[in-house]
Amino acid sequence: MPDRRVGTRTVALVGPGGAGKTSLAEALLFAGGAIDRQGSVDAGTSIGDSNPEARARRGSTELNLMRFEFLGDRFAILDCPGSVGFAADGALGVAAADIAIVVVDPDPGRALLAEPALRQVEALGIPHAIFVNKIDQARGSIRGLLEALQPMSASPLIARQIPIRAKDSPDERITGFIDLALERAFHYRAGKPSERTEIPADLADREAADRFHMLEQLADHDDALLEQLLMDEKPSLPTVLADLARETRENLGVPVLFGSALNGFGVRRLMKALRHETPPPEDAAKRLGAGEGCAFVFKISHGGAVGRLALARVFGGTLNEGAELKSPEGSPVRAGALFGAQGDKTIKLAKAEIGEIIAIAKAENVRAGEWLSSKSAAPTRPVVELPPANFALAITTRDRKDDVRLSTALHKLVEEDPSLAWEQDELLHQTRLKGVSDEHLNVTIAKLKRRYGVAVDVKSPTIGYKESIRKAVTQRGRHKKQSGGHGQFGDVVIELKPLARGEGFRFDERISGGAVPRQYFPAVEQGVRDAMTKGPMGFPVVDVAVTLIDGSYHSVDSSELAFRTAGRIAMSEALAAAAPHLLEPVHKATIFSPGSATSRVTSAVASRRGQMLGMEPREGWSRWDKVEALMPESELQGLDAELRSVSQGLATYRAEFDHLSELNGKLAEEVVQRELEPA
Ligand SMILES: Nc1nc2c(ncn2[C@@H]2O[C@H](COP(=O)(O)OP(=O)(O)OP(=O)(O)O)[C@@H](O)[C@H]2O)c(=O)[nH]1
Ligand SMILES: [Mg+2]
Repeated sequence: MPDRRVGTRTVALVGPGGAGKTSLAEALLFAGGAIDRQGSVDAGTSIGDSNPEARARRGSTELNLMRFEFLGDRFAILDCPGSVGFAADGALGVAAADIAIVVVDPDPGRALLAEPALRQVEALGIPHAIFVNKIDQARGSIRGLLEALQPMSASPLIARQIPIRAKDSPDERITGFIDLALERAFHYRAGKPSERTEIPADLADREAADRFHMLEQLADHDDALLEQLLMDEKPSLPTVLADLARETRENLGVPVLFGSALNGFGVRRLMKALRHETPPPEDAAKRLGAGEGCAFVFKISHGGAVGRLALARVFGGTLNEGAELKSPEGSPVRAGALFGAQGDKTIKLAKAEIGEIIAIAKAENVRAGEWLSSKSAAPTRPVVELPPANFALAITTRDRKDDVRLSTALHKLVEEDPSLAWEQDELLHQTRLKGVSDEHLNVTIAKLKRRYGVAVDVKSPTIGYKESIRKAVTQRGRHKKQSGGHGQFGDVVIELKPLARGEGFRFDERISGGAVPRQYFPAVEQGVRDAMTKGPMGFPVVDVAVTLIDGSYHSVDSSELAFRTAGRIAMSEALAAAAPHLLEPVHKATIFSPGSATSRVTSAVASRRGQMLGMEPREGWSRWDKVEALMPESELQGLDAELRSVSQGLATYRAEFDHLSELNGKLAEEVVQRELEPA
């Protein structure tokens, strides 16, 4: 191999929540000598998860960025939050990584938790390996786990190690491993490199058979190796290692390693694999279509002392402090000071080479997911799918004086978090916060308080109930007031009729003989609309037609205001007399669920007045279903949490408004009562 300096390579740690990604990052930093003692997530001493929200929930709420060196090779770690609610924060960073390690639990029953991560890295074309963590707790067989995982992986899984188990313990604890490429046995030692030992005699046959299986897998993409195997020749170690590296780099196979982050078992073995098998940054640049002088911004951060930072990975050439770059719209961006990051600490850099992950200060007009480029046109990849933001909360500042602070803070939080959105509902004086899950929004609200000192009251957002009518009604409305000089006089007769669903509102007139002067028509319409903002049940009125058919006026006392008032009086009374009824918004929901949870998902749908539209296997996923149903908006509240609780946290849904549907009986009465009662 030519002696070529490889730039800093990026390893993304992905996989289900609680699998041990942050712990593994800590173990890698410790084994690489970046820290003197290994911290722990449980004790709140890890380098990652340093923000108070992550510490409190003992799980990542944000992407953790770290770096370590191993035998002269430099690595950056992107430790991604595993829970669906926070996964968006890692998604863009993963897209720019050189390799992903899918961290999984050893229990085959929990194997399906790995599927979202596998789909994510496969969709992005990122070379990846699987690390089976918590091997200190493993009870089932590794072989069984691989069988459970294989259907979820597009490429064959390649077992690189086999376990050595304690003979004297009843639970057959795993105490070491045989490396099938090196044909060597290792005994785990807590917090230290494993000790090399003899291959136990009773495992010799298993070792030979499993190694042969591994070589056969490699031979699928290496004709020379296939020939050697057919001739019963023993391939050389460099051939085996080179093939293993190529399998990973070219996404032909997925190596599987195991160990324990907490105990440091198998961590150096993993580091060696990373060293040999992680492609150089140039491969990722090619995958993303990045040319000279490009940097991919994968996160915006407002947290630290330096203000707004754009976290970016450099592709193609060297990036210097103060460099002139362009944003996607072509506007100039001057790279301010460059920083390297380690947990929550930053180091100042004068320049950054290809592969380096940097924080760029003052790159004001660039957003997460965008490219900065000096010469070439910006690439159009990656295309990253973010989790749907269909959980909403209505928030109001506790202190009205904080309103401006609230919008400034939300602006920053939304920049940092691509799965967060907010909108102002002027009519209801509400700020509606939209995110992925209740947990996601609770953490966002905690950040609002901690970082920006804005305390808010939270409630479920108002459901978009409407009302309409069943009967046609003709109604007079008269407004007359005599107070000193000028009086007020307006008098109208309107005809109110129901319209078909979705037709909205129509206003016209059939006035003859100037009973109501033309110039007052708009005022009458305005009065009618005033009455419609809150119908007799307390909700906006839709799907009605109003015709102004008669009235009278006074040459001195009539005015626009008087006719507006008359219109409102007529309409209010007409609505009350027209057999009003409630309409509730119904959404079309698409739920993705692991097959094992689908029946529980459909009963959750049924118990929430859902109407099933269909169910089919989820395209491109191994054992997942797609369930479609019509569901009342009010019943979507808490659906997210219920879906997660019946599916080990995996099921997700998207919903969008479909139609308004009549709601009668007891349910309607309850809604109206809630609305009319003072809060
Ligand atoms: N027994 C055992 N426990 C472990 C091991 N690695 C991690 N854990 C524990 O597993 C739990 C979750 O670990 P984390 O590192 O926070 O998991 P994570 O994958 O980062 O989780 P998220 O950030 O929520 O996605 C913690 O209680 C760890 O102490 C291990 O090797 N063995
Ligand atoms: Mg974590």
